Amino acid sequence: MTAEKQKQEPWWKQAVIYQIYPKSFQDTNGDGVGDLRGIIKRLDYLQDLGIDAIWLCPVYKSPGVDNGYDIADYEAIDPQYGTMADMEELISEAKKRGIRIVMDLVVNHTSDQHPWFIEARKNPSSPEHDYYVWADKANELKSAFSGSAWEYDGQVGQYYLHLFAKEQPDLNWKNPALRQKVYDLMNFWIDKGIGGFRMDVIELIGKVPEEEITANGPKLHDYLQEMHRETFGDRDFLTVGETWGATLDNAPLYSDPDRKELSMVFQFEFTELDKQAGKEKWDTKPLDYGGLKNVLAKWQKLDFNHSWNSLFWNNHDLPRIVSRFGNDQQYRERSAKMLALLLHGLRGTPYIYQGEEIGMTNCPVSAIDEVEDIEARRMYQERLAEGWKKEDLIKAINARGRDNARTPMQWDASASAGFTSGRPWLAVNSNCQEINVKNALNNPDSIYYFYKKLIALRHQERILTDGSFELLDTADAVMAYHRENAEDKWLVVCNLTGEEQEVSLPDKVKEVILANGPVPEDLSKALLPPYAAFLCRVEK
Ligand code: TEU
Ligand code: CA
Repeated sequence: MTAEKQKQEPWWKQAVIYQIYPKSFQDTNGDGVGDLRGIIKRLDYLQDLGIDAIWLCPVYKSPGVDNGYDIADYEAIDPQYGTMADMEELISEAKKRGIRIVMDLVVNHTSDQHPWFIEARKNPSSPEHDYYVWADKANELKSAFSGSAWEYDGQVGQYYLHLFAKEQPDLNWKNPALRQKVYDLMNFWIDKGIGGFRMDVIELIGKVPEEEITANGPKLHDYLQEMHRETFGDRDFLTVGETWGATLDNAPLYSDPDRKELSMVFQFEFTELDKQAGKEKWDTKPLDYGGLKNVLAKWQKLDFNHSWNSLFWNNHDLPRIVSRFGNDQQYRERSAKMLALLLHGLRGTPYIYQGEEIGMTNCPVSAIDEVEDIEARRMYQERLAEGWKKEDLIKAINARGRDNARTPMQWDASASAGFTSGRPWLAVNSNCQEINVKNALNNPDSIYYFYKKLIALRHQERILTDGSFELLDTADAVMAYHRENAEDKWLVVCNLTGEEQEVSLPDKVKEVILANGPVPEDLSKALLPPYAAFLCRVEK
């Protein structure tokens, strides 16, 4: 790559992003809810880890039906998180440490308490009425949180659309005045000096509800191009779209720089691999290792000069990866490191979800009253009415529920894990005695330092950003791949399972860069211990 080209490369291609779920990160005033001052307090920790940006889940004013994904005022901070002054301080304190703040942009829907919706309901001839989606009859569209996506409003005498909870009415992107309102609120935040937006369910904004089209509607990309022009287009800005329906064919439509839309999207294909085909996320099956390799390798086939990829295992909606694809008991440390290397060795921009860097695990409950998440609670009620057994539903929630990711961050072994001096809004995982940041920092061999090393490598070694990818031929239980550029060749080998695996690879190791245990001397005939993982420089 020429020096000129390299200079023009956007910062996020060599960056690692850290996701914060503010409600569960750090409380500072003892109300049991994390807050902005808590994030400020922990910036030094994040700087030490080495991350480049924070994706901050919503902190806007919200009734909290879906923990902030139901926004009542886009230009105000919810009092439970602090003030606008706290937010400005967070942006500037982060900046001092070389960390950018990526805000969550939730503009497929608002809260039903947003003044637009209140007016829309009260006054059907108001401009705000058309900011939402109304129909005289409900069709078959379903809400992601169970039941119909239509709710009848007696005052208006019409149904309104809600693809999520009924307290989250969908915005009508066909209305140009509404679109302008959204661009205005985006510019409000851009002017405050944020570094990007993570765009919630952005693939839904082009919906055509009357034809039951939700994701990937015909106008979707027109809207995104318009948004780019009207807002962040000329900024040094990261934009990542949440797109459950992304495919290798449509991902470049969002992320080709020439199309002027987004930097990259999140695609969720790996989440299908331990789910029964055609069923819901609650209907699980064991992970298919061959499928996992195929999905990871397939997304490396993007044309990276004309699109970009994000890399993640976790977020606030997904169960903890070490519990899901690894082993959160006997092999917790090793499998967490294996999964970290497997992902961070790939091409794309890696995202780390809070607690992943210390190997936090799922947090089982024994009854529905311990569950906060609206998605799980609605599913439970719906399936109970259909005759499912309580035990089976709790089992499904323990495997896949969103609260698994949302338990408080485990900072130390004190009461409430150092998260709060009060009563946490969601119970702390009882394993915080062992799994916590303090222990991790004191142990040079911890998962934390493994992540820290991976982040440093991403910054130092262009091969991770630019190098080609080649999947090597192994048994399904092992994933091995090369990364290669003009100067260098790297090999990643991961045993995906809790059993020993044989491999035979052609490479000669020059240098071990990172490993979660001993690296076999002779790769032509090697036995890999459970969850073994290593990264080596090999002969070209
Ligand atoms: O999630 C999008 C979404 O489709 C979720 O319903 C997802 O399918 C589910 O959580 C997986 O279990 C985004 C946000 O990330 C999520 O937290 C919000 O609840 C949702 O949008 C509505 O804003
Ligand atoms: Ca608080």
